[in-house]
Amino acid sequence: MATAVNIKMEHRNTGHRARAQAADSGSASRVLVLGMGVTGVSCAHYLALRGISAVFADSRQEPPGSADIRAAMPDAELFAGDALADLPPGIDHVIISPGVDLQHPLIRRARRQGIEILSDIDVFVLECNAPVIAISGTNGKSTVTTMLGEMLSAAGHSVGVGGNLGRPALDLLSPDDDFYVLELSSFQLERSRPIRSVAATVLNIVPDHLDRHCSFASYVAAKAHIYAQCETVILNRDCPRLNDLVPADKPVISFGLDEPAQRNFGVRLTGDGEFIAQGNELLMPVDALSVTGRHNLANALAALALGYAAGIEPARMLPGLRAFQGLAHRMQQVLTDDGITWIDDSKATNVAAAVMSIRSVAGRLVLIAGGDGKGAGFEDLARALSGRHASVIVLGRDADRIAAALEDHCDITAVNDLPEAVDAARKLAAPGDTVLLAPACSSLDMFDDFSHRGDVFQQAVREGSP
Ligand code: UMA
Ligand code: ADP
Repeated sequence: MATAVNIKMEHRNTGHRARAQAADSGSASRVLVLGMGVTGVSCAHYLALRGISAVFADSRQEPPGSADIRAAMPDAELFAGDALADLPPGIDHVIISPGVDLQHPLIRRARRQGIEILSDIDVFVLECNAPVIAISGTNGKSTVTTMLGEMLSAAGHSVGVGGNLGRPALDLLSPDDDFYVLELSSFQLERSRPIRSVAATVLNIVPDHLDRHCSFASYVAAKAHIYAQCETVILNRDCPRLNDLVPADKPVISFGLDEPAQRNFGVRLTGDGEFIAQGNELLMPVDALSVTGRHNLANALAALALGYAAGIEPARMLPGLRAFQGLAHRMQQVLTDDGITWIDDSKATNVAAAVMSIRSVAGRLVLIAGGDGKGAGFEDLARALSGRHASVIVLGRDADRIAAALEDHCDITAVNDLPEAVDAARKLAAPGDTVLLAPACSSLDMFDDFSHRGDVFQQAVREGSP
């Protein structure tokens, strides 16, 4: 006979605790999972393994994960569109995916009925038995998460790397891991209980996702949540806005592009050039990094600080840091043709990231920008382009708003799609120029996601070259 399994909530003085447990008695748990994307699928794997019965719902007519959920849990009930009007009977927990609106009527109803509401991150944290390193921020999360994962692996540790990065947290759970390195979005943080971590950072913070968070203050508050139960805060000295987020009682290790004091991380200029340093100790030359740009130097310092706070000697992390080549669609050089360099920074999904990319390109620039601006203004983009020799090609939902913000600073060409943008760039660019896809917008108005946008760009660039 199958064992009944319950998610049981235990109240401890550290806060709420829930854990899937084999129950001796009969009353089996029944879970409602909201969202049938990759998080929903990871919940199905998790619940199936523990024999917990579940109902899944998603407001999309054809939720992308439904086939995988059916395969993992053939007996589960699935509701797409508005098919699930009320809470199914017997539900004692709701697990909500990051894309689900917290004002969803079923969440409100569950709250009123006193039903436990959890995120997938809550379930992960309660199940995992290895130290968690938690990473958030507006830009650089995926780079730092992957970089640190590779640094710890190269140092001989078994590491689970995922979260908002793509591999959902629940899929990482393994008894063999020494560490988990988790990228956490503001959506995941705002719907999770305090996350126990050995080290946590908000890498930087500028307005983003203002369409989902009603104000910058609520976006900042969601990010600050990452520090509530961390052992050590990793603080960016170059982003003063972050100081207010740090709880007074937490130890802090900082990183920044200036000279570091004591055990903090930074950069020291010597007769032999710039070095990555901890306090007075020189760790490695900056130009030994495989990734380029000052933002990636900051990312490397953050990764070292996080690993150090988790108990790893910096020297052991350096081989992995040197070897790290960067991620696809982040300042990825596609090719150089006729003296024109084509760069794919499709992951520059907000203005601050695009500004960073523009600053790391020297010389004349043809910028391809546009998509869904998520409610942000484009004034900083105008400032970054002012005084530069730049042409801008705009597309997507917010093309007109970008054109209006930039028209006093550079010439603008409007196009309908990305292949057309590549054609226009080919006509505008001269030998020595860089064509940079740094959209400053999300891709969802025209593409599946940023990697789809980057792939379409790269294909158009390669097809047009001999
Ligand atoms: N949706 C509905 N109705 C529903 C449920 C979802 O319309 O009932 C929509 C959401 O509004 C969203 C989309 O479907 O636009 C996906 O939502 P989801 O919760 O099913 O998402 P998952 O597929 O589970 O992916 C999520 C993260 N997505 C979001 O936060 C929107 C993924 O981050 C993450 O990789 C994955 O969990 C694993 O942890 C993506 C992302 O864009 C890459 N994140 C944002 C970012 O990085 O800026 C925060
Ligand atoms: P995230 O996961 O936070 O979106 P990524 O590592 O994928 O971050 O990088 C996204 C984009 O942000 C990159 O393409 C680059 O333009 C920019 N970026 C990366 N690191 C930083 C940083 N430390 N500060 C500012 N911008 C950055």
